[in-house]
Amino acid sequence: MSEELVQVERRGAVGVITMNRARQLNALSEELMSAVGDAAETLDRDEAIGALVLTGGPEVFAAGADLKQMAEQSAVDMVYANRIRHWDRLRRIAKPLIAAVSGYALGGGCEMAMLCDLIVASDSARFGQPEINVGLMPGAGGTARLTYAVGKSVAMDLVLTGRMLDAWEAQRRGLVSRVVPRELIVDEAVALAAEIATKPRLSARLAKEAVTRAAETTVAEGVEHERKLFYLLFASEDAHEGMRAFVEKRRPQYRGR
Ligand code: CO8
Repeated sequence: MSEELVQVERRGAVGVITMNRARQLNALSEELMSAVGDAAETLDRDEAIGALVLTGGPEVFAAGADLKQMAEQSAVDMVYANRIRHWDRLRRIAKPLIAAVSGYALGGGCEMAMLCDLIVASDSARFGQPEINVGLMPGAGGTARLTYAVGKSVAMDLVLTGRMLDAWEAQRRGLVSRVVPRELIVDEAVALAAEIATKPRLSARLAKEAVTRAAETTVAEGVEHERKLFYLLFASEDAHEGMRAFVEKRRPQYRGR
């Protein structure tokens, strides 16, 4: 089941996870989310991989949690099903994780993209939290992460009306870091991930952890946490190698230690 729902590809030091349920607009069923989580965790453990890309390819990222699976669920069913754990698995990935979004990224799909470390969008990307139109509201971190990304007023606008942001507005608002042509969405995201994968691995891992903490807590807590991780890097061989190589005017040789 897992192999059919996601494709996993290793392009050099980049692991690419492609959701493969396009006929249902990659609606995030229990099975699809489980397969994405399995793939992400496998790549996270793979020493040959330095960064990950999560995509649905050029057509669609994901049109949200699978409404067909949830339509008849009670609150008690939802508690026991604990579908939210799948989104939490992505949150715990330690390596840099890039969302390559083309087409719809709605509801749980938008929340999935926002859980990634940064979003590269194609010019056909559409972001939104349209749950209100089906009597719901965001449930996988959307109200908090969207508000952090675009500010309260725009987040309210999107969450209360269900309207979508196109790629350019999403970039202007800070939700998206880069916009690329639709047909290049995966290649551009992989190129960016490949660049990140060349960086010293511990720096990337701890810098990701620090930015994530800063995004989810107060400035004071973010700064405090950053300081500890900064000092921790002085215990790494790569930090000394990087600084010495700079002083000695040579290329650094990083070992991920
Ligand atoms: N769930 C299930 N099936 C879906 C979903 C979805 N979210 N979105 C699309 N599909 C299916 C359609 O039912 C259709 O299937 P079929 O051919 O079998 O009828 C197929 O995909 C194609 O969709 P459309 O025919 O509707 O395509 P259109 O191009 O006409 O419309 C839209 C595209 C506008 C994206 C439309 O499909 C749509 O509005 N989809 C629903 C979007 C939505 O409401 N998303 C939010 C869902 S709720 C959610 O995500 C909560 C997240 C909280 C997670 C917490 C975990 C528990």
